[in-house]
Amino acid sequence: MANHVEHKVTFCRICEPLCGMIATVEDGTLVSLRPDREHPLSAGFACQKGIAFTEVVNDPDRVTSPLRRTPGGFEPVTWEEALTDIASRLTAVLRDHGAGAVGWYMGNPGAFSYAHVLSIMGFIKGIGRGTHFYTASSQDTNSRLMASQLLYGTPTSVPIPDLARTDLLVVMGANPVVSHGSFLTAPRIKDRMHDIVKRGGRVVVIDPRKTETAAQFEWCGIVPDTDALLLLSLLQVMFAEGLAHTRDIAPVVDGVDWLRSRVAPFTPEATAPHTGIDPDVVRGLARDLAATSRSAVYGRLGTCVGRYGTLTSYLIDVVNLVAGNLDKPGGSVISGLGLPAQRLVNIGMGAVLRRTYRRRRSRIGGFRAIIGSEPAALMAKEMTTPGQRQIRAMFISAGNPVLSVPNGDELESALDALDLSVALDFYLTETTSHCDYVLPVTTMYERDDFPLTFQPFQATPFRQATDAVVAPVGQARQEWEIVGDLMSRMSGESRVFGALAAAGRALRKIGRPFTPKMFADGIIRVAAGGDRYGLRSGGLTFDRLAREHAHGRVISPNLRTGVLKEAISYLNGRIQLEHADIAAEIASVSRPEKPQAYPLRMIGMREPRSENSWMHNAPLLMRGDRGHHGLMNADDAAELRIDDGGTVQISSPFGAITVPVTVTKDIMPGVIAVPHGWGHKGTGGWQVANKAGGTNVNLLTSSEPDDVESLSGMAWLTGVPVRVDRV
Ligand SMILES: Nc1nc2c(c(=O)[nH]1)N[C@H]1C(S)=C(S)[C@@H](COP(=O)(O)OP(=O)(O)OC[C@H]3O[C@@H](n4cnc5c(=O)[nH]c(N)nc54)[C@H](O)[C@@H]3O)O[C@H]1N2
Ligand SMILES: Nc1nc2c(c(=O)[nH]1)N[C@H]1C(S)=C(S)[C@@H](COP(=O)(O)OP(=O)(O)OC[C@H]3O[C@@H](n4cnc5c(=O)[nH]c(N)nc54)[C@H](O)[C@@H]3O)O[C@H]1N2
Ligand code: SF4
Ligand SMILES: [Mo]
Repeated sequence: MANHVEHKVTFCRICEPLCGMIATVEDGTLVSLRPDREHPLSAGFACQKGIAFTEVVNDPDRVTSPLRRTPGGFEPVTWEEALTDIASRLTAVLRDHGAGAVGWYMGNPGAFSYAHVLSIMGFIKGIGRGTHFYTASSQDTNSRLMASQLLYGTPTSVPIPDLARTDLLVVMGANPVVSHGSFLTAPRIKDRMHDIVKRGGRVVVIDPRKTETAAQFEWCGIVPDTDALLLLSLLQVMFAEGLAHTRDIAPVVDGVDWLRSRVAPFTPEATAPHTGIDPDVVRGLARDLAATSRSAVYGRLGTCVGRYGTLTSYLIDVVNLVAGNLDKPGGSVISGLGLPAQRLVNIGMGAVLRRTYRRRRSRIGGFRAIIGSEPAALMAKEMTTPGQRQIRAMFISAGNPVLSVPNGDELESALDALDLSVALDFYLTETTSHCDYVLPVTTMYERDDFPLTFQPFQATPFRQATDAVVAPVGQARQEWEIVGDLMSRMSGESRVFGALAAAGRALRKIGRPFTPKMFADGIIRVAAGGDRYGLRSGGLTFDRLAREHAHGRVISPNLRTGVLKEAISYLNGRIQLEHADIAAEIASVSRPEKPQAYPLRMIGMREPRSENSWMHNAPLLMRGDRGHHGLMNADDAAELRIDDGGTVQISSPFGAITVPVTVTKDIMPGVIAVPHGWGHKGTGGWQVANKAGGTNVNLLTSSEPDDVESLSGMAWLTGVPVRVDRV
């Protein structure tokens, strides 16, 4: 019998460009993925990870039935057995200890599924007040979000560089050639950056390492964790030399005089000894930024995960503002979704989120809740420290915090001591293998999708939706189905669960399924390009996008500018520069310390064939006996008598690891780069990854409250003081 072969148009959801893909499906099985040439933006580009994803979907190590942990290892159980037991144990925890005994950690891939995010929000709300909610964002974006909350009144207003029109792009702490862009959805981002140079512009990369991006453009080295000082100097120069666009920005901002007096001491000469950047270079950059009408400073992970992430992100926006480049074509832009009444939405949302921030504090360390989430660095201590709100039941979906969060060892043993731990994942990992249950989930190609999270960050406004391209493998289920099932089993325990269950029954009676898709569809319909529920003929809906515009649709060629007011949540509609918290951070950043025993600084490093911890089991990506290695400066290595390829011990005040290092000139002296997401171990689970092994760099980072960034609860992952010794 002839095989039935189909080529289905869809898109990749491993990282943020969301490249268009064609999935070849043979008799219901995914057999290959290739880049979609008809995608208007990715236009035939996909990276190695995207292509290799067939190996993830069909991975022989994949978990495809619910697993229960027993003293002798994991055993398969039915969904009914698993969910009945989980619901009854969770009910017991709730009755005995209350909602504060329950926690949920959602990892990075969760953000790529609207249904996953929405269902967890319902679950957390329903469990009740005091629940602990964590995401990968406290290792990634919360400082950026906090800066937005201070400046614009809402963490949801995040500016992005207008790549298509800028003439000067300053990239700080990002490596888009490898990461493909973050907080910035721009397929073929490398080409887009080369376009800037082709039209006579410049791309300047400020990074302690001459990265793959820096090597293709202009590199300016910087000492890790000193970006705030550089940015303060840029502002000092702009004010001192009369370059600041104070008159233009006066109508939209409060606190310019306050800012001017705060930055005054930070001359380029004063900060150069800390940043390692020549004062002339700083002056030149300040003049260029202020004089080029289309210029933008863009910061990402490297500027978010130091000790001053909120201050640094705040200063990036303030530099863009003072240089006259915020909300301007080719500048840094908060374009929004083009919702009707966008300003009212932001006023409402900002007010709620600011209130949560003021009121809710973590039990350990007293950190305030940014976008409703607590610092994941403190998750283990929340599990092990006795008292009210001690976590006893933990859910982990799409995350591998044992490798991704500071001090993985502490978390591993904390997980083992819980009353209940449940993972929603398709691999047995360093984290999920410590859980009582592992519930098998679908991969992205086994679910419909619309990338809700990333809509505001698109360099070209664009919409794409997809149906599932294959049926769930084995007994896999989508996260929202699992969460929905649990909620309905527990509808007697929570008014929210009860109400959701009742709404579901009512909708089913009139023949409409009650799913998160209703919500995603609603956003598509009311946002720019949408059908506004029939008011705009030919407008988009979820199904129309997925079926009639399968390759996706560009909504407009350019980002919206001149719309800053919409993005501001403060009632007076103005950016607020003056904050006591920022003043305190500026005071603290001007007193840098250098622990003598740890003379070097450790930074992170992303690799083209890794995605955090979770793609090391795809043989295509592990070709050539790939392993874990750090990168250190050749002069430092010579001084310590370390050879290229030699193994070193890296120690920080918080732990020690051993890892082989490659020696290079392409990194600042005094800096060592070590990729995260390695340190695979264990008996069952992902065999290819386990064989590659490596070591967990987050054994060198700190889970002490004193080392968590005070405003946003960010983990401290870059600029960590270390010493390096030859082994
Ligand atoms: N191939 C691949 N792509 C990925 C991922 C992956 O693991 N692999 N992960 C995805 C995820 S989850 C994210 S969040 C994004 C991240 O996207 P990016 O932020 O673009 O990626 P990183 O490689 O983390 O870039 C951070 C850069 O900051 C530099 N840096 C470190 N410390 C400092 C500092 O103090 N100051 C300055 N100026 N620079 C510093 C580092 O050298 C590095 O080049 O990438 C996504 N894409
Ligand atoms: N030292 C250091 N630490 C870091 C970083 C760093 O640069 N340096 N980067 C930080 C950043 S930016 C991030 S985002 C975090 C990432 O941290 P995490 O999100 O905690 O970890 P990942 O390695 O992304 O693991 C993702 C897990 O989700 C599973 N998964 C994949 N797709 C799906 C899905 O569709 N559904 C479900 N349910 N599961 C799925 C995978 O099998 C894997 O187990 O790491 C952070 N930690
Ligand atoms: S760049 Fe990211 S979205 Fe594009 S194919 Fe690679 S992994 Fe997928
Ligand atoms: Mo991330």
